[in-house]
Amino acid sequence: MTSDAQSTELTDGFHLVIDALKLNGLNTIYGLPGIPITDLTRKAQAAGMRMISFRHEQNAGNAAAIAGFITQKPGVCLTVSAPGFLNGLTALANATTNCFPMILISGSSEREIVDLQQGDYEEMDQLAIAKPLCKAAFRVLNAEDIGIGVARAIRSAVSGRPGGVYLDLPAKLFAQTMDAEAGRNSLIKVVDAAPRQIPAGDAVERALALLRSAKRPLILLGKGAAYAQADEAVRALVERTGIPYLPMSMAKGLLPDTHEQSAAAARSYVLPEADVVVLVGARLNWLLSQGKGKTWGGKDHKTWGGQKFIQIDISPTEADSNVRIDAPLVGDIGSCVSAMLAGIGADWVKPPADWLAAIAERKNKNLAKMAETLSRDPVPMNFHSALNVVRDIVKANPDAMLVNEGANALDFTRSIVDMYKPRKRLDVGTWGIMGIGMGFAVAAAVESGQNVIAIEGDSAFGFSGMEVETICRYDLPVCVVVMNNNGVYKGTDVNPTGGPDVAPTVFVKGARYDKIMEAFGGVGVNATTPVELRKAMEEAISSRRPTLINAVIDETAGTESGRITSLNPQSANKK
Ligand code: ADP
Ligand code: TPW
Ligand code: MG
Repeated sequence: MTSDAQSTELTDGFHLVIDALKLNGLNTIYGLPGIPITDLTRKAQAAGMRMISFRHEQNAGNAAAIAGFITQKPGVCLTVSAPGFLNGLTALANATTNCFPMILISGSSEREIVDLQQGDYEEMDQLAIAKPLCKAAFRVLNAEDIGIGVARAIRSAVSGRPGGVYLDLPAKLFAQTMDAEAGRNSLIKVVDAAPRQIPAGDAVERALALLRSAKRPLILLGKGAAYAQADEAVRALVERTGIPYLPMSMAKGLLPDTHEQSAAAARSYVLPEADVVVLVGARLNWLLSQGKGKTWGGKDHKTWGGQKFIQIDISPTEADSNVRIDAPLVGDIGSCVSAMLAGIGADWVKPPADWLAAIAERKNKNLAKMAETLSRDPVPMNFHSALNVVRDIVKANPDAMLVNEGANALDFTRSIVDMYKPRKRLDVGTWGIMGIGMGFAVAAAVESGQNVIAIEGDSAFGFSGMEVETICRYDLPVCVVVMNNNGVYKGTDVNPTGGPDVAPTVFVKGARYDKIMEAFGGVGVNATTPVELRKAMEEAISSRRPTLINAVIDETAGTESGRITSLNPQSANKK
């Protein structure tokens, strides 16, 4: 019941936005100030929120996105209008593509001027532009609707398949006042924002029947499984069925990569050979060759390999997007995997011994080959000898968060550096996007409080490198290792004309990225040998000081596009 007497206390749009976020446990904002949200950033900090200011909105947006992945709560990014909004939009679209929950809040200019296209300061119809690039988009025009706007944004971001949400807040909204008590009453604390979704019993039976029939079963864990935080259930599914598994990149560590059932080192054997594949929060997109073609034993690049699929996913429309899914299991991973476990009794028959033995044989051979490569100490240092150090450091510090981007710097790190715990590996994701590095690193440090190790290609680092100032400003325990091979993929291309411009993939030779960190008071190290790299990384981890190590890598070491050379169209014309 509201009292008849109006309180004389007033609140305004600024405070209602902050109160609505806080009421829902959203206590950190990643953003960049300016008209019309400068005061919002100040008042958020004054209200006890963590306001992390960046040097470019894309990095703030990437930080918010990965905060969403780590915490299952939407990460909040705050930007100014038009250009700031557009800078944040790439991250919002990327979050949506990756199924990470985030909310991009952007201030916008005056509606009546924008809509008549009369040329306002930073005029842009931001809502219309955001809509096709995110999961949902809302605009709030009146202060009394802020609570609802924030609640809808939260629900949209985290329920069902998570994704990015845009919330448009026009400048006029912030200074609008209303009665404080009415304001408080207008806010909504969202109840059960991401409800469990229980799979249907017959769908579970269908999946189990198919799995029981398998002679060469395989489990594929995707980043949806990592996101779901159903770690014990996923582990139980793997261990109680005895089925070999492959982790997708960001699912590494869901079970330790050293687990005896990991088939990662025999990937190219198990994909074509498996007869029944259980997809757990993984899409059959390009990263899995669309579930068909030679990777899967098909006779050409478009042919189905004959596998039957069980697909566990929260999105009811994911199944059949690339190949037939014989047993779709729609629901949240925790509920689906638990339901399967309930049907997997003590009498479950483990996979045939010859399947497991064939995998073990390939795996051991490949691991031995890898161990031999890693034991070499070439001069100059190459990706393998440098990453052998990173591998040891991560093994000794399994709680550290690992951020990773680049081409060769990405692919080699993924295959060489074992992960031991869930949600520790954060990388370029579904789009293979460059530029996530420092944004992810900042949020990983802020959200987890753990040491962060960022393994960066020298090109990749450039996309967000200015945020080393942010890392120093907030004194975050981030150790950036720039794998410096003088360019994109490698540093050896030449300009075929012999002209003065270098080739498009080549950077300044012998650049000293470590100096960038020193400029802001962090620790910079130039490492030319594994011994120097190891010492610098150990010091970074134990001191927790912002550190950037320029790891000098043989400029001939990389390959074009890393592991995805086949996706790169090349001209047949030699000129
Ligand atoms: P990867 O790149 O690791 O293969 P994808 O991003 O392609 O993973 O797939 C993740 C999948 O996980 C998406 O299809 C998404 O709908 C699904 N997903 C996300 N969260 C959940 C959840 N809590 N329960 C079930 N499925 C989920
Ligand atoms: C937003 C295209 C893919 S990988 C890469 C680029 C530019 C850089 C590779 O060089 P790097 O790694 O980082 O030095 P290495 O170890 O192989 O030398 N723009 C965006 N995203 C992508 N993916 C690209 C361009 C690309
Ligand atoms: Mg490079």
